[in-house]
Amino acid sequence: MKRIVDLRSDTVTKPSLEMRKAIYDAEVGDDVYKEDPTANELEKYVAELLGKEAALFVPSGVMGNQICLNVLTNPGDEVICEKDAHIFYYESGSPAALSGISLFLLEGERGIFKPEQIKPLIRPRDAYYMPRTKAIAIENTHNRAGGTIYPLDNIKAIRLLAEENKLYTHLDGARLWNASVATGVPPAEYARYFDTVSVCLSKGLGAPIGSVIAGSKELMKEAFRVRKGWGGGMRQVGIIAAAALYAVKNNIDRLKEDHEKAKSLAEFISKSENLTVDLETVETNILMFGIKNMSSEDAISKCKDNGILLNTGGINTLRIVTHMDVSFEDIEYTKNVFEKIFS
Ligand code: TLP
Repeated sequence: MKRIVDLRSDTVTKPSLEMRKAIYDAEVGDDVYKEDPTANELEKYVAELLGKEAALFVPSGVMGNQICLNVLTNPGDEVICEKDAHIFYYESGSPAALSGISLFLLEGERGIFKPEQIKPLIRPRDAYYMPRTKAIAIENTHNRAGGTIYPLDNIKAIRLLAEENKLYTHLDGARLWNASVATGVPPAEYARYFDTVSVCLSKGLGAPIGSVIAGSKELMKEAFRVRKGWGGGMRQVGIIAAAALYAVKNNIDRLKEDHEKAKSLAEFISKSENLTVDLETVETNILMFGIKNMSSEDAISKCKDNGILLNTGGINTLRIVTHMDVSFEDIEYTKNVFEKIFS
């Protein structure tokens, strides 16, 4: 059988046998009545892991982020975020479509912005003719910047600025686990500087479906209402919550292997004459690289012919995401194919 190395995203993982057993054994109930014991356990477990009062299971990262933005804002408000943030770039215009809010974009360095950059963007309180600044959103790790990690000091300074200006903070922590494993900073320490946090179980942690949002009891009560209104009431959701619970209990520590795989490929790429990579951005499991001797489309198609699946990561940029369904052997195979195609 032809080898397929799927490096398009860490979302492509398939549930392991153990995870499928957890799904099989799941106790379920109607979650719209809050009677699903497995979903309740998952929410409690993740709330504790993030040091928050309450949490809510949602079908996807996009829904998680958008519910959080919705509960923090009113129509006409504005949220400050980075220009390549997932909430802006890849969420189908939902801040405007679902919550009637605008995003004020600023440019970070490798996706990371500093409080000094935010300050001038905060609208004066009495400027009735302007949008009302309501929240600051950050992404950790930052996807389009190549899985970069927000330094904790920076996060603390952003939180301070938010408090001084009575703004909320939201964390898109789809890959917060990766940041935490790479730095040793516990998820709760990152999360404590945010009013709402969204984390994904269906990326590096390997669950087939699901994200969890967390925050105060009051905000999560409102989030529960919004989730229902947006069609996200999921009934016997323990079937998938069991996989998510398995993922979060068993698959966090192993993320360091995914980081090693990305680093190993990045080092190989950095030595290749026709490929370019900023090694400093390769801190976790995402790797963005450029090609000098062909278009991204040609490169993707040539790699595909050799069983290697890649995604674009922006203009003239390709993206590799490592995960648990890609072995170290697959990484060596990928290097051999790259050698053949790009040199
Ligand atoms: N990211 C996907 C694509 O949408 C780009 C990927 O393959 O990386 N926040 C961040 C930072 C994300 O990277 C993603 C997914 C989401 C939110 C949304 O999660 P889902 O896909 O579960 O809605």
